Amino acid sequence: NIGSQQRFNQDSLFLYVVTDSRMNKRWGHSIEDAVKDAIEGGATIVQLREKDAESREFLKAAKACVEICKSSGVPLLINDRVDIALACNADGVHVGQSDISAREVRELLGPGKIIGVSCKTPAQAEQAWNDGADYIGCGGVFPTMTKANNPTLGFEGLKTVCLASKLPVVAIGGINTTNAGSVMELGIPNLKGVAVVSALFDRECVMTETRNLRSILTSALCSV
Ligand code: TZP
Ligand code: MG
Repeated sequence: NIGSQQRFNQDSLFLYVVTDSRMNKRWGHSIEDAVKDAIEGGATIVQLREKDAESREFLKAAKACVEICKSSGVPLLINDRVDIALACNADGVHVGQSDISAREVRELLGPGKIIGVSCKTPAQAEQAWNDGADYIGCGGVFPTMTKANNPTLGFEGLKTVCLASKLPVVAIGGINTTNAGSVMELGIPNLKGVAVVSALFDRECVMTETRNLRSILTSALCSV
């Protein structure tokens, strides 16, 4: 059984999927099925982000997703909840600016795990590096209904944070099949991929949407 850091490299950020089971429910999908379909469609990393799940239900789904992800070699991260990550032996944790710091998460998880931090500014990116994070998420790039994001960064804000970051970056916020190509075509060296929620999970066919997005990203990368 290979470790979390073996499963994770900069290519892991290419098509980063973030769950929201409120969306899955609208389509009659369980988190597990949505995650399976996203991986089948080409997701390279999965983050479970369940903002209003009850802990016991969340842990149960997380344990099932850990098995699904391990068998496909895709890393699984947990948003915010270090306790859930420890209890299900996830590959890592993603934290925001008001959560406990990456440094503290590292102390709790140990050295082999993957830690990501949401950053909107160069100073936050610098802090994430100093705290020993593995990557940063940068956004919201575009307006989105999934999370209140005022103001959005746009391409200029995204570029500014990427240039300041010593860590690989994944862009997030309002990214979909229509605009993902233009994000990759920015050609920013440490911008390694896009993270998406509604473009894949607020859809009837998660697998097809993921496949489409993956092929758009691949074409955009080839054209840079
Ligand atoms: N962080 C910044 S924007 C965002 C998060 C979690 C939501 C992204 O969701 P969507 O549906 O891909 O716009
Ligand atoms: Mg958070």
